[in-house]
Amino acid sequence: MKNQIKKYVLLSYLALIVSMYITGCSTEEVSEVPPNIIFIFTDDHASHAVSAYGSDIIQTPNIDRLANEGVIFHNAFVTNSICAPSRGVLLTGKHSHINGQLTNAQEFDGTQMTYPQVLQQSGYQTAMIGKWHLQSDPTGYDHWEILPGQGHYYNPEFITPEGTNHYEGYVTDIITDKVIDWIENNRESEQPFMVNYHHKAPHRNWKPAPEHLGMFDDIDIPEPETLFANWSGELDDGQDHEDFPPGEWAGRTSAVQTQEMTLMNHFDEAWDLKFPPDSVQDARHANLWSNRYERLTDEQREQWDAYYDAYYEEYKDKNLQGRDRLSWIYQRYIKDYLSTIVSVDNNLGRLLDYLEETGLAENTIVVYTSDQGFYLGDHGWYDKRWMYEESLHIPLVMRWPAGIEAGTQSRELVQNLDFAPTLIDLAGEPVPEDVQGRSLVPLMKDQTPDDWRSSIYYHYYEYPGEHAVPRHYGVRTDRYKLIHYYQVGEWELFDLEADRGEMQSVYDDPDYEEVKQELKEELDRLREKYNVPEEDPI
Ligand code: SGN
Ligand code: CA
Repeated sequence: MKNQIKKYVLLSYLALIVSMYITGCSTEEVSEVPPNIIFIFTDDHASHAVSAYGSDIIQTPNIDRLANEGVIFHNAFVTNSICAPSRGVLLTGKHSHINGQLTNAQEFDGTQMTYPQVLQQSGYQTAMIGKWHLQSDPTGYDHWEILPGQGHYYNPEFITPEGTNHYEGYVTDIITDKVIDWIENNRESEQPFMVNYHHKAPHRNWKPAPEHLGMFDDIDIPEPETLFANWSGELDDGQDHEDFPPGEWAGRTSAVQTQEMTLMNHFDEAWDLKFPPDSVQDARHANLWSNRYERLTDEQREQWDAYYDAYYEEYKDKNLQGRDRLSWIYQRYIKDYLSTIVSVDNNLGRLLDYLEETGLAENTIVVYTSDQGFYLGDHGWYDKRWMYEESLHIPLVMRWPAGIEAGTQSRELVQNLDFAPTLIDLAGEPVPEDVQGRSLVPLMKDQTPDDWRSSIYYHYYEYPGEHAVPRHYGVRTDRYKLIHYYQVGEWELFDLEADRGEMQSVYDDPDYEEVKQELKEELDRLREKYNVPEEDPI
């Protein structure tokens, strides 16, 4: 049956190509031939670490190249800012409560409709290479090679249907090699291809490639405005302060006090700062440290020792306290994080060059995005999960010379919910009716439908869980954001125009009464539209 469908699709393409040849075709008509699709998904790459989005802390020339030669979406968001749920949404185009992947702890039900299955049935060759993180085996792929769980930066293993293979080298390079190899082996075929090119980077614990260790050492990376916003601990006077400085703290949910994701208090010296064994203070650290170290070759280990030990010495010598200590930790954190992105961007450059050289570039759509955003010291944090901008927002750029005009920009509210329908639409297939997202194809062509959404729905479920972020749901419009922390019975309302950093909720401000009521109605409408159950399914 599948082969018959493939044959039919191939014959249709051939007929289309022949008819274009006879009638003399324009570039627009060429784009009617379903494009090859390379879907690049990084893990935790915040858009404020992409220069196309105006980042002042890193240059990402190859991601920018996609943006300049294609489309950049300025308002792209997730529905649930955590890894496996985001992947469930990508595959299905449905919210977490519908696709069943509410948290990282569950196993994905791969028997439900996913877009790779639709593409495979429509005649695409499909592959999934890199981080998968959904526990069940991938479905809808002709080829898959996935990292076990979170995977490893150095000398990683890949699981395949035939068994597990081990490789020496750096994961971002290896994933790219595999993607290019797979395309190369298939490019003579008449079927279009779709590959999920899914990186581990820049996920915690941010291990740079050996050649990038120290690449930011000579500069001070600018600190985010809100680095000290959730300040707790020792202030410059050397005294412990349990409270927060007034003004910086007022008007936020009580849950920000109990989260566990501050650079100040929750960053792990062994795991995150890569301090050496003699700094290890308890068994958990020792365990983390040895697990990590065992993977390195002797040469890699020497490079690591030379690099990180010097920082440990500096840390001890300086004996930093209070804000100075936090500033120091921030520099260590952000430099490792950014270094892993340099590798992602370089490898993207390698892939783009390959597409040019092989003539594949014209009718291949390359999508670059991430499973969620991330805190880069914003609010004093690392990690994600909250509905605040830094982790809600994702980078989203696409290049497709045959189908997207260079320099296109979209400011519409889009979500990862829209990926599956977009990719199905690109393949020329009808989008199943129960899909909750919408195709972005008209937006790519700068033709926004009149009834495009004016608000988005968000829902995070992983509590209790790592980093202690409570469950919450909310609505965001182009200007406002209303969040309900339903476990603790609290609300927040932010006016993003007046308070981009979301430091002061105006939920109780009488001036915002009308806005608040409108947003509550909108929230109810969205919960009904998306069939959100009253009680959480878990
Ligand atoms: C790991 C990290 C967490 C992170 C989760 C989820 N801890 O557990 O900091 O929030 O992954 O990330 S670590 O000690 O293992 O680094 S996700 O992107 O996979 O959802
Ligand atoms: Ca992630």
